[in-house]
Amino acid sequence: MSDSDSNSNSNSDTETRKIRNICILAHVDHGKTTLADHLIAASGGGVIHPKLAGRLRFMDYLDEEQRRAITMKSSSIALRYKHHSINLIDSPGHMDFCSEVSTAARLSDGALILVDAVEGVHIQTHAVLRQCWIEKLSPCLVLNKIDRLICELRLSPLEAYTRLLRIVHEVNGIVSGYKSEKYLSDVDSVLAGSLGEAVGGGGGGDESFEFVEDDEEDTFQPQKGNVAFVCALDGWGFGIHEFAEFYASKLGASAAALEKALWGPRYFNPKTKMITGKKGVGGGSKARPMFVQFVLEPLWQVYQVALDGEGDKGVLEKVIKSFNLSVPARELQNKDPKVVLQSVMSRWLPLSEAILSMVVKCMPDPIVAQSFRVSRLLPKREILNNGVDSNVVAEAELVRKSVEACDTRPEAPCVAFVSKMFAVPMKMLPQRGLHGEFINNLAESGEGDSDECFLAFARIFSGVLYSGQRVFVLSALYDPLKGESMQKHVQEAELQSLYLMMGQGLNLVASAKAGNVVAIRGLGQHILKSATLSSTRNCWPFSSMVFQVAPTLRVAIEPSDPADMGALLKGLKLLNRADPFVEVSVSARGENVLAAAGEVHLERCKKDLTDRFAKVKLEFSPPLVSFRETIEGEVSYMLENLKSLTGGLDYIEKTTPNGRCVVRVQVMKLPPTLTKVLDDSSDLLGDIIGVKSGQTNKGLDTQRSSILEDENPIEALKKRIMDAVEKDILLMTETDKDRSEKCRAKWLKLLKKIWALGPRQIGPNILFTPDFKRKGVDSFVLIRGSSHVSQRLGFVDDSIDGDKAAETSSEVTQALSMEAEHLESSVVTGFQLATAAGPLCDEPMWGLAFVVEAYISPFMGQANESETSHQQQAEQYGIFTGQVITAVKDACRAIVLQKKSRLVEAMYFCELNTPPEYLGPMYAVLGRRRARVSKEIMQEGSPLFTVHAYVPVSESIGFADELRRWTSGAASVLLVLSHWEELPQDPFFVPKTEEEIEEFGDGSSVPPNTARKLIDSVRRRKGLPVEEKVVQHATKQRTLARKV
Ligand SMILES: Nc1nc2c(ncn2[C@@H]2O[C@H](COP(=O)(O)OP(=O)(O)OP(=O)(O)O)[C@@H](O)[C@H]2O)c(=O)[nH]1
Ligand SMILES: [Mg+2]
Repeated sequence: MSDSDSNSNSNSDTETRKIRNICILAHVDHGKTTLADHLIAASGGGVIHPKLAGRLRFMDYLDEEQRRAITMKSSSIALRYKHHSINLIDSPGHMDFCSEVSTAARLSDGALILVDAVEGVHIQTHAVLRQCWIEKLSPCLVLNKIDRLICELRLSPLEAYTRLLRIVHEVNGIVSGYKSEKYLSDVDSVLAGSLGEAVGGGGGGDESFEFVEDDEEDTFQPQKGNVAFVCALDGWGFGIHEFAEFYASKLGASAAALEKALWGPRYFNPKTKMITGKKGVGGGSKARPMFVQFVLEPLWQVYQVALDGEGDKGVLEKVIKSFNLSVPARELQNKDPKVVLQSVMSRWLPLSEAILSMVVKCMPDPIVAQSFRVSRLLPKREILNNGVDSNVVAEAELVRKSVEACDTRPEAPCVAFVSKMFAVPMKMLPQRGLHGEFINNLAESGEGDSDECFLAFARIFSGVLYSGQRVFVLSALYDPLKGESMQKHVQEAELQSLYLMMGQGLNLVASAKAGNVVAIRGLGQHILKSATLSSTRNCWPFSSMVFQVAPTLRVAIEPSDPADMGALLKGLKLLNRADPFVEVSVSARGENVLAAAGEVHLERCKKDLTDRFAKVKLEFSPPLVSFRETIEGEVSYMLENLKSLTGGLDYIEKTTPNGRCVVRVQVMKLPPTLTKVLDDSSDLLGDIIGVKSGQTNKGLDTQRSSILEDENPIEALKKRIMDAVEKDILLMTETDKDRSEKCRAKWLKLLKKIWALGPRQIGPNILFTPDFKRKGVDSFVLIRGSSHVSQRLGFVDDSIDGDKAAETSSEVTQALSMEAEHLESSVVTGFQLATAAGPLCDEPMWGLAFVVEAYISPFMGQANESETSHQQQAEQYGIFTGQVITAVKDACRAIVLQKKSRLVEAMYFCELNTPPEYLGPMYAVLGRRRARVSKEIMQEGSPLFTVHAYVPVSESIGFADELRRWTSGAASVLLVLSHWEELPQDPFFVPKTEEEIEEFGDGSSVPPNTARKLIDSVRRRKGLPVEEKVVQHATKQRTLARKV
């Protein structure tokens, strides 16, 4: 890769044309690492002996990966194949590590999508196809584990063909869904029940596909050469191409014609030696497609002979002879039939040859790839402002052009993207320099005495990087047009060394050109998770990567010995940098909280933290599960709710201690659809309303934004809100036109009155401004608020607010009105505090709307007297705002409690796979965990059942382990965070009413229900008072526990 002499442009172009950057993506356990092993054994320069390929799992070099036999991070290796250099990135399939898929996809141009031929398309297959689509990668499909169709399922070749056909169709269906932007989210599409039904799910028989012609639009077509059929374990694989060439001479047809005919409903008529449709062959049902006859049947024969000893023993020899294979006699005489089979098959249809030739043929080189990926990587910016420096714009455009062209000249602007930082132990770094000299791998300044060194996983998109170079490190928020104010988003750094990655091994290189993937040392201090590197300041940062899930599983950590606090903090800092997906924060109560994507991820983080980064003994809390609080209410009551909100009497009143302010609060439940819209758009709402979401320790560019970014986000959000409301109106009024009209009018009025959202100003709870038609008593003045959020969202024009200063009478009321205006922020703060911590267990509220009417009266008694009273007033003013805040907060919490508060819990969507004999135990486990099963499907032609269910997050701890234990490891489960769901139980059900308490005593003989148990556990964790059984007179304590 050193570029000492290749200065001529064309020379370097041909070099670049021989590069392929690819990644392997698939659902967990579909065989990615096994496949990578074979590719490395064949082309990795001898780092794996071919005999070990498939068993070594070279890319899983972490201890934890080997122990659990799953991949946990993406890592890269440079391969050489027929003068091509191929950078291969193996990625994890487990949902917990899906952020690593994003980082792998960003650096690659092509993706091998693996699908297990027995298990078929799974939830993570959807996810990786989507990732591939978002990042504009060119995909190839690899159908793995073909051997299982023969040996495990014992399918006939025809059945196997049907199955393969179906998988190809299904995958194509998913991709075409993305193409037409039908599916906004893969998970949504699964939730909507399209999994397994994407293509012809109903039919199933081999005939049902006979009529489905391969559509020209289909992404994956074996005829086009972008589908391979492989068995990674035994090291063989093929595309249609391999067989077409072989049969061309035998059948006397051209290889090209055969290539077209070897997939799909094409039949060979031995009499006429013609390729025909089904009708043309005759022979009734016996006829089989050419793929079955010429490809699968020979394979099946070889397997059957080798493994079962059935059939013609001469088959193996025949294969060896006709394909001219040189299999050593020693291997053929091996007693173990598997070894014989493997040595024949891997010579007949070598796996690496099939895959790598497909990669070289079907995947683009960096020059081609970057020209169409640039629109995703560096989207064109609309420059609206005329006052910008045109030189900067011109240079930024030049940089973009260089990226588009993958300019490899040394004088081209140098641009690279770092998709993640990873830690390697210092001793793993090469000890010798480029010329064989010993190098001193001392920690870079600021790394301290750490034994870990941070490397950047990067791809060069333009120009040449060399060690010692100075570059600008741009964060995702950088804007070259904003000059000075952007200082904090740009830093200068020196690249210490560049390495070519060989899995765990690192090869030092002096320089690397555009189109290559490298590891860079020297950026540890400058980059937290990801960044753009550039030789000029005048460059836009690359667009952020899209992550599929957010880290949700949180635990609190403290050192066993308090003296080790420093070590823990340092360890957390290192871990936060080493793992792109960890979130480290300090909770409101001062605990150090670690958030991971799931249990497996959390386990690894704990281990890394204890053994590598902090190196002290640590205590981990049980997972901190989040809840929400809401009130009871059905959608159909919404109209009544609306009524009560706009003038009902169903309120709670509180007065401030000094008696000057009376607060009346009403509450209603928002329609679930609206709540969801508000909840989902919190990032956008933050932008619109003008607040930062406050989670500063989120990686700078880990915003989980949708790819389909709308032209005008405000309009889009407004429309989503309207749609949500409309949906609710339809739901409740159905056919009654009059009612729905009335209802709509009411909603429109309400939407004009949004004062604030909460908690943190962006949550799914609304504060409406009060109606000021009802004048307060006597001299009381209403704190009106302003429909601030409605204005920002475009539900009202700014001008409408005009009639505010209309009625001013006496001097006193004028002064009061002024004061009332000042107190507006106190009301909002009270609302924010209340929605941040509900009455049940101090968890945030969810989907509620409040109307707060706060009236203030003049300072009693001395309204128009001497100076001192004014002073007193002023003195009290500071305290008074506090009183209002507390009154509003308490009233909001009290009304929620009064209106039958309910607990809301987070739900996982889970996909389970199990053989039928373990269905029973699996359901038992599900039952114990309060799961709700939504669907059970028998996978066509496979012995597996797929079950979809929802499991509360609070019940998911240890779920996978328990399931494994009860089903002897046969069942597997994947969890994805799905939605919030209200627990219908009344946490205070025991006993029902006050009268009942009197009648039945304290009710302590009735066990608390689930909601109550959950609330108590949260309260206990937070140190809030909990009503325990030990207490004799629980009724007295109950009022305390409710925290009114
Ligand atoms: N029968 C059979 N088993 C295979 C084949 N390929 C892989 N396996 C097995 O499938 C299991 C998973 O293989 P891996 O290569 O670790 O799968 P992976 O996709 O890398 O898994 P993650 O990285 O954890 O997502 C291993 O036990 C392999 O031996 C195959 O072609 N046939
Ligand atoms: Mg793997």
